[in-house]
Amino acid sequence: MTNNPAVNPKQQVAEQAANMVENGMIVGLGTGSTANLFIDALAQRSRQEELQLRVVASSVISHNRAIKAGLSVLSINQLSGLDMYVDGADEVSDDLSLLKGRGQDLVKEKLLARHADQFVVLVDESKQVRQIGEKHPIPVEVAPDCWQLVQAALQQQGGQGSLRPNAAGDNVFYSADGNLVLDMTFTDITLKNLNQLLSTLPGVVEHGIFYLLASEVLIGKAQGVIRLT
Ligand code: ABF
Repeated sequence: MTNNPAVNPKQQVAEQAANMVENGMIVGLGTGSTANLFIDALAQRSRQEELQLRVVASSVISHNRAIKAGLSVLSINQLSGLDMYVDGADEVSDDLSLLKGRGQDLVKEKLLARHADQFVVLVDESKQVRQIGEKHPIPVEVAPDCWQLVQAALQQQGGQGSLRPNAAGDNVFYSADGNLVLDMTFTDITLKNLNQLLSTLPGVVEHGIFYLLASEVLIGKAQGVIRLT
């Protein structure tokens, strides 16, 4: 099913990930177009095979999609752990590091990714990069009151960037958790050190570097699915 070149590469990886889910699992649902394909494929498999599954979503939109698809949905505050988290990404490097956060649900995405026993990432080959940060700035989600303090601290480390504007361009963007986002670029700092800096700087609520968090990455290509582990 997953190596049929006629099927959209993102659909292929979504179906392959849905086939990895075992009966009885608690599965975290990511957010975005690829995560949507996974939710639909998982719901279809669950119906066909009468699986006993519970899911938990990283966003309201994925929560509602899962309910509509007939999945049994938990809230995050009911969890003390989860078996698997499946989500898309904006950039993937060969060492399985990711860039995420161009959506509005970064906090819950990283929460579920970090606490899942297995974090499976679904991308097509357009997301592959040699180095994280190559195509997009690093999202740095900040508590609203201290964005200028955080921006100044990051500028001292060579960072450049500004607050993400809202879609209309007439105000600032707010995340699902009510925070602001600085989209920042950096040079002359390793990903490991940047991850350390952003993970420890007071005022930073979350950031888009998922450093060595993924268990595996499924890359959809015209000729089939490549699995990075
Ligand atoms: C969310 O979905 C974000 O963290 C990430 O930026 C985006 C990827 O979306 P898509 O699968 O639509 O490319 O997980």
